Amino acid sequence: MAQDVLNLIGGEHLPASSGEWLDNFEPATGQVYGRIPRSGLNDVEAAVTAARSAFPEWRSWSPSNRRAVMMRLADKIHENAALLAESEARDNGKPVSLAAAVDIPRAEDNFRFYASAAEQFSSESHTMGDGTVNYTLRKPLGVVACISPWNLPLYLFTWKIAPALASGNCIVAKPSEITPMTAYLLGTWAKEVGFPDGVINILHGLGPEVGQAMVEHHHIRAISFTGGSNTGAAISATAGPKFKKLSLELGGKNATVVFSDADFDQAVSTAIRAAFSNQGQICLCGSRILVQEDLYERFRDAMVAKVSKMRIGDPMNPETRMGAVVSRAHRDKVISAINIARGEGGRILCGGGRHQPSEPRLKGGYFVQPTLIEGLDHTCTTNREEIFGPVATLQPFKDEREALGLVNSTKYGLSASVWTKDLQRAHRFAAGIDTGMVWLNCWLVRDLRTPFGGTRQSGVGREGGYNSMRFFTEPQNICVQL
Ligand code: TXE
Repeated sequence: MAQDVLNLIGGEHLPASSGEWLDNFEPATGQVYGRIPRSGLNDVEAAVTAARSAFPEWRSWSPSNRRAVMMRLADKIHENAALLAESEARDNGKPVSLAAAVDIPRAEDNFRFYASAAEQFSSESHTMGDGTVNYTLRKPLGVVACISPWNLPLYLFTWKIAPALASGNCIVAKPSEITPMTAYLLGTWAKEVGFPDGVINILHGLGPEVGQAMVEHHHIRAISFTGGSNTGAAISATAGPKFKKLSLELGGKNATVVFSDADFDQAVSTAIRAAFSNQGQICLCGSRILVQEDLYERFRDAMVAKVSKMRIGDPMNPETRMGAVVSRAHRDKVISAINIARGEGGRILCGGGRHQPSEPRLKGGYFVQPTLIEGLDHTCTTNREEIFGPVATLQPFKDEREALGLVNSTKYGLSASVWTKDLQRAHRFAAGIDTGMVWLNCWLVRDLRTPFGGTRQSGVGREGGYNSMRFFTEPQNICVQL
């Protein structure tokens, strides 16, 4: 059954003004299962107009009223968790078990967390000796754009729109054209829970068309973007000269570093989870596994034994732990990266190609075998460029110095996961890493209050906690002499 999605503009669900549509594919089958509006300039104009006319009312709402309506949307996510998890699995190819355990609960948490932040966010005052007082207002910006990617569709969509709304902005948001479904569903509940029309506007369509028009629009004051580094660079080039606020969460080529004193079993299982969760399509995935040389062979063999047994299957089956990658183009990109690794002299330890499930339903699906590669140094393309699929490399290192050099050898600086029982070394090593986030003896443990983001080509700015509230507000200092 075809499932079309529609734009949300000024409280109305609408097709693109051009009347054009794009196909939406189910990655597990390779079949079209619905259509999305191919929006453009006119749709952006209509959404911005709706957002601008809603802004005076929305900014005047008390923090507790904003909190209440956001909590009601979180309740809706909770009540519809099973529908959302199934929709995410169908749209993205990820296992429904993962969507149900991670993506959808986190989307609900994002809304609850920032609903509370609406009430708890505060600004500062500074008194001077002579009785002069400075107080700083934190004003919402007006209309802001939130542009999110396909890997964690509702999770990252809500991570952006919730703080934007909590701080009093009206939004024009665009989910990835590859995974539009859950953002669409969320929008269908906005009016019912009490958002005034025009506060939440959601547009669907292609990045270079509708996304670009959003970034260019004169009345859009800030852009919060998560996606590839090249897209981030294109958005910066457009938004920079227009002096828009920008928050960019981009790619990563993260290292998992295992010293020989690490807890072996935990390090093996977490390194596997870090490399292959969500088919390796998380910006925080550890795609370079660095192991101290005296442990290297044992660690490698243990990983290969477990990864070779990973079962790939139908994302809609609750037992499946590894599903399809997101699109045909992305599958081809991942397979080509594996072939580049071969060409560079990499030894494929397991996987190394497409996977063909036996079920007829999955015949045209985009499945890739979980792949481990060794024998490549840090200068080769495989260890420098983000692959963003179920592919990881293993490299031995001699000592702390060499490991640190390897960790910091890429243009990215998002995250790292370090495994050792030596506390002093752990802290010393973590401080030397040039990434925005480091996990010691764990991976992807998240406290939503902490700064989230990367250095260098992994992005600009930090999200999370008050970082996002500050991003979506403009400080204005008022100095009064009493
Ligand atoms: O993402 P894009 P793609 C990486 C990963 C992947 C590569 C490309 O390596 O292979 O990026 O993926 C919108 N103006 N990551 O092409 O293009 C687009 O519509 C405004 C890492 O799918 O970056 C979508 O909504 N918007 C990553 C969003 O940007 C534009 C997650 C992301 O798409 C635009 C995803 C434009 N000119 C991919 N062009 C992570 N860091 O988590 C595109 N968009």
